Order: sequence, then structure tokens, then C-alpha cells
Amino acid sequence: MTRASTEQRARVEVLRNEADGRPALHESTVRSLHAEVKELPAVWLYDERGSRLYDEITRLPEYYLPRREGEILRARAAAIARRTQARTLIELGAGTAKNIRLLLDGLDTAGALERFVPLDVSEQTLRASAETIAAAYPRVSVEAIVGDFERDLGALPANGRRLIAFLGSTIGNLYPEQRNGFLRTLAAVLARDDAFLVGIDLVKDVARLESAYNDSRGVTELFVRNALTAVNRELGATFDQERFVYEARWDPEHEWMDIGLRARKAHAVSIQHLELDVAFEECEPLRVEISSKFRRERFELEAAKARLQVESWWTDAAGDFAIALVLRDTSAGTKVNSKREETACLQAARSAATSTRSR
Ligand code: AVJ
Repeated sequence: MTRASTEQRARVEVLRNEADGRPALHESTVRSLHAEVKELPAVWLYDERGSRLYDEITRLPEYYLPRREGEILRARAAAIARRTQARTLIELGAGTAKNIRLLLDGLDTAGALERFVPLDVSEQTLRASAETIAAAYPRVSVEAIVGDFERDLGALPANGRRLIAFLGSTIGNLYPEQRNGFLRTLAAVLARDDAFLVGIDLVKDVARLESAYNDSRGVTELFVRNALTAVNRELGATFDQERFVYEARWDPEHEWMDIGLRARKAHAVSIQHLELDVAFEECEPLRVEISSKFRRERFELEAAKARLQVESWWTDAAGDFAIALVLRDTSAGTKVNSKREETACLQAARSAATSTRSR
């Protein structure tokens, strides 16, 4: 394969570049720092160094997620190819994750796959992985998109059967309300023959969950602390690493890992480009991300609320992780609603009748 033909195949379309996104990111950073629990948007984790550190996390013995997901994909890729007959594979939040290749292998072997569309906010990471995929799958045309999976679902290429993959339990980074919005938007853009494939980390033993985010080599801590480094550099902030301790703990009420830092002592941080001074109390937390863990019933319910239907649910042998194949709900939706309306109006009629009778 010559270099020129490889480059021709990996096209990169920039829907939004870093400069476009900056006002929104600054705004959401200000908002997050004013929240009840102070927070830095998780986007700050994924600069070049952050992406490298995350890559390192995926190889940690404690961080079971990618290996469990890989186990499921290896076992199910052929079935997924058969059921979806996908001609286009779209990957949301593509990054550097390797598991998408198991899906590409399955779809490519089945023979229908024509196109791979990775979407990610980081142009640099995206270009590199698009080139690698283009070189490894010569029959597949790679059309990468620099964009945001919460805002750009409507801009995805739409001809032919599509499989939209959202792997790695990245969906767990969204707050419930955001997740609901995401699923609703997805339901709106999903055609009858399209499918959505989502990797989901499951609720499990607290000790195992906490050790996945408190690895013995401290790579996760470096990854999280890198958000402070990025904000110092990009926003002229004065976060001092020494003044914070790393903390990742299970929140049983919300069933998510609460990941971030905690101020050792009361102090203030100034963020020059936001014209903001942020005061921390002693022990006050600064959240950097949440990582929600799921139960099947809850996920199916959330999907149904967004008019999506979980067609298949596969787990690894240990039951640590799940992959759900999700379709647009073509059957229930309107029927359920009209039934509910009917019941409500019958109830109203009945109670009106009762009150008339008793008068
Ligand atoms: C990439 C969002 C799935 O939540 O497990 C890993 C990020 N943070 N270790 C996760 C992460 C700390 C990861 N996701």
C-alpha cells in the first residue's frame, strides 16, 4: 500500500475546531466551578498528554473495562454484523481505543462494510487513528469527523445502513439528564435500519470499582491531575497540585464513581482568562468526572423513555461489562401513549360518572 493512496482514503472533516468550541468550554468551566459541588468539565482531561495517559490506563491490571468489552466483542462481532448488515460504522468519541477494531474485523469479514466514520473532539488524535485504520482496512473508506457527540449526531452521514458505536462506557461520563438528552437525539436521527451499539460498565463489588480508579501505579491520579495542568496552561490558572489530594470513590446513591481532587487546606485559585477567583474550603472536593455504572433494567428503562429498544444485551463471562444493541423503537411508543391517554380519559369519565351518581 502506498502512502499516497492511504492518505486519500482517510478524509477528515472539521465540523468544529478548538477555537469554535472555546467560548462554550470557557462558559461551561465557569458554570461548573460555580456548581454546588465544584467541578472541571471532563473535556480538560483529554489533551495530548491526557489521551496518552488514558491509553496507559486501558492497560492497567485494575482497569478491567476494555478487556471485558473486548471479550464480548470478540464473541459477538459476527452476530452483530449479521444482525445489522451495516455498510457504515460510526464511532462516537473515537479517541485511541482499540476495541473498535474488533467490530471492524467482524463487519469487514461479513463483507458489507464500506465506510468507517470516527468522530472525536480532538483533531490530532483523530487524524492519527484515522490514518492507522485506513492503512489496516484497505477496502474501507475512512471519513473522520472532528465534532462533539452531544451536538453533532445530526451531521453524521446518512446513506446506507449504519451502526453507531459508543464504546468504552463513555456514556457513563454523562449525567443522567445529559444521557437522556443524548438518547433522545440519537432516537431522532436513527433510521429504521440503523443500530446503536453501546458499551456499558455494570454495578459491581465496590472494592473492585474503587481499585479500577485507584490503581497501584497511580496512573489514574496523574490522568486526573492533568486536568489542572491543562487549565493552568490554557486558562492561566494557578492550581497547585500540592494543595490537592486525589480521590475516586463510589457514590452508592447515584451509582457512579465520583472522581476528582480535594483541597488539603482552605485556599484560593485564580483563573486569569475567566477573570475568576475560586475559593476552596479545607477538604472541599473538586470533581473532574463521574463514571456511572449501570444495571440492565435501569438502562432498558432509560432507552425506552427515549423511544429506543434494547434488542440484545451481552455480557462477558464474569458479568462485569455489557454491550447493548439498540434499535429505534418502532412498535410501542405511540401505542403506549395513546393507551395511557385512553386510560386517563376513561378514568376521568368514570370519576365524573361516579360523582354524578353520588350526587
Ligand atoms: C473513558 C470515560 C470510560 O470513566 O472509566 C478512566 C475514563 N477515568 N479512569 C471511565 C477514566 C479514570 C473512563 N472513560
